[in-house]
Amino acid sequence: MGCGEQPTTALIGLGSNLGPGPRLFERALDHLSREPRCRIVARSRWHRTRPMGPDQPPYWNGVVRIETVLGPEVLLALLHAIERDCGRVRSRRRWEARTLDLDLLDYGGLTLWTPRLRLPHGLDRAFLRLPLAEVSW
Ligand code: A4P
Ligand code: MG
Repeated sequence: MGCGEQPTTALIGLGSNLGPGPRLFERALDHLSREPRCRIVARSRWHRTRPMGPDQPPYWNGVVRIETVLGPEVLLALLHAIERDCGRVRSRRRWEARTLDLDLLDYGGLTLWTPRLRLPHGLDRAFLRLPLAEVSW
């Protein structure tokens, strides 16, 4: 990873219920692994999950654990860029069907509440319980 900085452990949640979820997840991981300031340390299996919220197709979900020297805001910007590359178009509607949702679930245990970034985020979601357990060793 370089730079001599102490890396932080972060958890990234992946979600998709539009398009080829697992293929998009692999593409997202390709992007992440090409970023020299991030290292993927663990990845869950990709799970088929029941949608939380009304009128939505089933989801694919997964979690990856990384070590990174990027700060949380820069990491979130990277996740948004990867979402865009994987075809995500954001509307103003919350919880709409999406090709790829990348959430920063945890960043070194940091608690943060700004308009752009809230941490931790969604760690209590039922659909993340199993993938979180798979990366928690
Ligand atoms: N934002 C703030 N903090 C964060 C963070 N820690 N990580 C801001 C990522 N983004 C963060 O995001 C809206 C804004 O939140 C962004 O501009 C970002 O700056 P979004 O991804 O468009 O919103 P969202 O995904 O619709 O909402 P949210 O609160 O992330 O909800 P979830 O938890 O993603 O829920 N059912 C199943 N089975 N599986 C799912 O993955 N996902 C949802 C959406 C609903 N039901 C689901 C699933
Ligand atoms: Mg989200």
